[in-house]
Amino acid sequence: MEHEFQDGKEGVIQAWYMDDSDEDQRLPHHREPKEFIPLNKLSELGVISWRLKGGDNHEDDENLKKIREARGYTYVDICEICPEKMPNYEAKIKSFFEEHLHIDEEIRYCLEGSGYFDVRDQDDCWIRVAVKKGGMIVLPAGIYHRFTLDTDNYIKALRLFVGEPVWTPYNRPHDHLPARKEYIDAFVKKEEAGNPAITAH
Ligand code: KMT
Ligand code: NI
Repeated sequence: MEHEFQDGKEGVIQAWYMDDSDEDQRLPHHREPKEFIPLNKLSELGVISWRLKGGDNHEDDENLKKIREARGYTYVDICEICPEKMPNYEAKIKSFFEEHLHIDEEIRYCLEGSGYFDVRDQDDCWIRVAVKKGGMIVLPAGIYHRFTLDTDNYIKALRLFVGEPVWTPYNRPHDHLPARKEYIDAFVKKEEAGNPAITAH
């Protein structure tokens, strides 16, 4: 399933290393010069993604249906973020951008608008994943991440879940959680194997 619906994905999902300036979180925060990251590197972090159509007809989308069936995404709802439509907008925006993890996957499908999902790489550097209409992304359980709108200030996204949704964010640090340990074992430790400076304690 990870290898399906990849055509033209670069048009709706891009990733790059972030600078460390304190400017507005909604700006792109490219490094100088820009350091783009190929999307297959994201899969090494457990982040998977697809390109679908976006827009309003997700109920009739056979490709979305295939993904949901293959991955067990039984639950969906819509999350629309703009000041007019979201209760407690400012507080929510702030909490989305606090670095956190979940004990389940975070699955989002951008129907309209755009936003940035920032994830930590194996060396704890921020990668900014820009997702536009049609981009669908899965952040694995246990990855530290955050979300912000970009300067267009609007996203309408489908939120999916396996079973009854639990959206609880665990703000960093929450390294003792089993989901975090499992994430490290699956996606971070590999990089350290064979590096005696790190593994010989
Ligand atoms: C989250 O969990 O960060 C969000 O739901 C952000 C909005 S989804 C586009
Ligand atoms: Ni989250």
